[in-house]
Amino acid sequence: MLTVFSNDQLLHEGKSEFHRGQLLPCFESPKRAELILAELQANKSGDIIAPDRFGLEPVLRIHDAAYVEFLQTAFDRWHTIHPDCDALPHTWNMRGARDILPNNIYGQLGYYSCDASTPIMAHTWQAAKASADAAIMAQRLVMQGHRSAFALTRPPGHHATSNVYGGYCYLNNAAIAAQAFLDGDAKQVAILDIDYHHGNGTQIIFEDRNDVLVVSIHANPAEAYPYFLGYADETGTGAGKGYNLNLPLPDGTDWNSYQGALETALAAISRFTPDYLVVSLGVDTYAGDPISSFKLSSNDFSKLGHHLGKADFPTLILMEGGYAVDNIGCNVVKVLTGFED
Ligand code: Q9C
Ligand code: ZN
Repeated sequence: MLTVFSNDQLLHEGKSEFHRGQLLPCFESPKRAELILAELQANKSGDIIAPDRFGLEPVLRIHDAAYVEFLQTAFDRWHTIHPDCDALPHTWNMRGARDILPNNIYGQLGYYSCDASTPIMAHTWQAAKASADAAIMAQRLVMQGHRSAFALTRPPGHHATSNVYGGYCYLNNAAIAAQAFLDGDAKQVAILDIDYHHGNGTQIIFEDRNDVLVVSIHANPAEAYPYFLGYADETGTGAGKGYNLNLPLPDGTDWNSYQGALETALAAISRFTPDYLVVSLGVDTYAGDPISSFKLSSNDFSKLGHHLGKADFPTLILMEGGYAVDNIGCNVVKVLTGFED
């Protein structure tokens, strides 16, 4: 399978994230992409090409202009006050307060974010934009007739909404790509999110729409990040009622229980008859993942890929999470080769 990746995506390299009471080295590191690339090359998985630059138009179909401008300028504003560290928020809005944009940089970091795990450094915007460009390039290839393509999107995207970043995500690559299909020749697009964490950003972006079916298999949010969305009773709102399906699974889930949820998800997608499928692939469902609790083995990722391929839609696979760096490349390659087998 063809892979799309830009070296600019390596430029985002946060120093630390706030994790369980401590500032720890960022789990979401450029190393992740380097290891995946190395394994794709070692397995002759297919050509790796750089994306074109698509400008802001496809990004602004999903994200608010003021949010994009904030992402473009936040580091410089922060850097004049704090030349030695990345920008991290420490104060957020509260229920009952006003939805108001303050002027102050600390206030704006809180306004536009949902956690303190997602630093903004000098090259964050450039890398996030390059990641979105990789998604759009792969989307174009699938729309032009490739049966599938892989966008090695890092930084990831599925926790970002139209105007909130968090969970290591700044631009919602899957949402941008789904919208690009609809702005092309598609009437309906399905997104299948199989990252360990619920894709709260993707759900919020599309929950009131019936042209994008969002299906997500993830850890029970009562016990796992992002905590405040991803429950089974969230089925869509307004015109989007019936077009959101959450399949939360308990801690310790292994392939035996995962497979049933995957079949349920793919059956719902087949009933929807999408023109294209976008897969938000996280390999943080792996047993060795440092921040997750599912128990998939490396071989299970081949089976997972095979199920995705059997569903037989023109498919864009893009990268979300997965932090067990020793096996991340192998696990991703198994999904992609499983898809083609
Ligand atoms: N400081 C993705 O897999 N952090 N994001 C949990 C750690 C957020 C994961 C607490 C995890 C986000 C794309
Ligand atoms: Zn994740």
